[in-house]
Amino acid sequence: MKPNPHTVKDELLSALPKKSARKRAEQIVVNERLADGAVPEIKANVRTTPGAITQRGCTYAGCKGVVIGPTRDILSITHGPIGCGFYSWLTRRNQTRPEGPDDANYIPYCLSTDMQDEQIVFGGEKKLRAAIEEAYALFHPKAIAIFSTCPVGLIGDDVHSVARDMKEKLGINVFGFSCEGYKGVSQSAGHHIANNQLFKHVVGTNETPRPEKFKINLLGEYNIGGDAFVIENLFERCGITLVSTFSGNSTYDAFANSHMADLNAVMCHRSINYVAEMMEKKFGIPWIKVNFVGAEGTAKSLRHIAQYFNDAELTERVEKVISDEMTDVLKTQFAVRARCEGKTAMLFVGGSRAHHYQTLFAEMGMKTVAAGYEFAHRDDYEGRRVLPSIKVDADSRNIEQLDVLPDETRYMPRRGPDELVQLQAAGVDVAGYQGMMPEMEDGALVIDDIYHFETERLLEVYKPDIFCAGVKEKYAVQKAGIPCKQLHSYDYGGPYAGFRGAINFYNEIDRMVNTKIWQYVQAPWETGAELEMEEIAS
Ligand code: CFM
Repeated sequence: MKPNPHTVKDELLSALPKKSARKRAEQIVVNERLADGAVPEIKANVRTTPGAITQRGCTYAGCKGVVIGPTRDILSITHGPIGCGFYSWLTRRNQTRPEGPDDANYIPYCLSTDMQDEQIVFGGEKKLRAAIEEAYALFHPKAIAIFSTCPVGLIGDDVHSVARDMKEKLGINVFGFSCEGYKGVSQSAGHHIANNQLFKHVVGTNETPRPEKFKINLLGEYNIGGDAFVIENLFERCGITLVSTFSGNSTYDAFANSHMADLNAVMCHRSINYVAEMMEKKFGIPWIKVNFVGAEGTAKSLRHIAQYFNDAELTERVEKVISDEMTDVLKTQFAVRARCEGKTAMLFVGGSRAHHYQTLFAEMGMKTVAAGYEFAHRDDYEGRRVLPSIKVDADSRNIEQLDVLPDETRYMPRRGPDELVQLQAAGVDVAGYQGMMPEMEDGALVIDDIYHFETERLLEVYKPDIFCAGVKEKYAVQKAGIPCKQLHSYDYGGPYAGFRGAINFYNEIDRMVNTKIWQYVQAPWETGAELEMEEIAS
């Protein structure tokens, strides 16, 4: 029997103390359309209740790991205790492909100032300076980025003044990030901080003109498991020039030159919408939301880019690429649908994939019964139309909001107001994002920043055919006899983007939800094995 989502919600809340439950109730929402057709309001981007086991990461992770980390030739130095550096070292599967054997690739390295008690007491700026000089002498990079960990903010080291001095002394670009882990309620704050500094210190610093006709930036694509390679290949075949990607398979020079593009295509809205907005204001480059996860989304995104440039040849090439790819896609879709139709999925991950990957499941005939983001904001759930009604709390006010004005000499609106209206009428939603909830079924459960005990209860009550999350959840889920697909790292798999990626995903999920292995899984507490072990031990 189908569980009643309202009853499930009540049950989840009953485990909490009254006051916490009252607050938590606003983050667990049954997706039922209101009278005006809008989705209900959800609370998001707020502090996790102390004591709850959250999926979230820290602000440093969002800045260093997520946004800047995938760029191969910015040398990243973590200013802080060694653990912060070590645990952010190659843990995200962002891939990169240097153009030649002599091109810089610092991704395999982990640089840290290895802060000790002495620096905590007497300050760490001296050690940071020495680290930057040492790093420069070793690598001679084009740019060095300094990332602050929690103690840096607590003791008051000024990474920005060190960066300024070093920039002058070394003659390369050096910039710092005040991305202390505690700066925000999650890694989302780190995205914003990274966006701000990239925009202030890098974007627009390389004026090399780009002669190509159809120039875009791809924002919010991080090349996990090779996704960006698939998308780059599609663009190439379509004749679309990728000036820069923020930041999968990217380089410092591409960021610096990115203001030469005529369109920003935004894939992960949560992590990079700030750069898109600021580039629009300063340089006049419009942005559109795209989604290269799922075959349908890929086709639609390519078509929207073609519509934006409004060129018959480009449109023809795009249509050719889509039809060439769709034959194989449909063949696999047909095959897996026979085995997967009607099966159920749950997705609890990040700030965009919990939405994007629902489309892949839908293409397989599978249903998403519950989903939620770890750290997204209300606009990622309900759509950007709610932006004006989002209350800015003290935690968000903590993050710098840049006031960006049109550049005196370089502001050049790429499309006039009439053209933008026409695009909108043709279905290309300029500067819009509809969010996750409007695309979910009525009655689906939407949970923000899911707590671990809620995960376990959902598994028991709904018994979904597959649960998508990260490595922290994976083995707890599988011990409950349910396959878990990691949507952060792809479980060593991928790519999943584009048409090829969709085929990979269909085949993998088909295998995971149809294997018989899970019916043989019995947790030790179900078999009494735990007791036997205790007896043996005594
Ligand atoms: Fe954007 Fe990401 Fe995501 Fe994200 Fe992330 Fe990631 Fe993610 Mo892990 S930038 S919000 S902070 S799509 S690392 S590539 S998988 S939580 S859903």
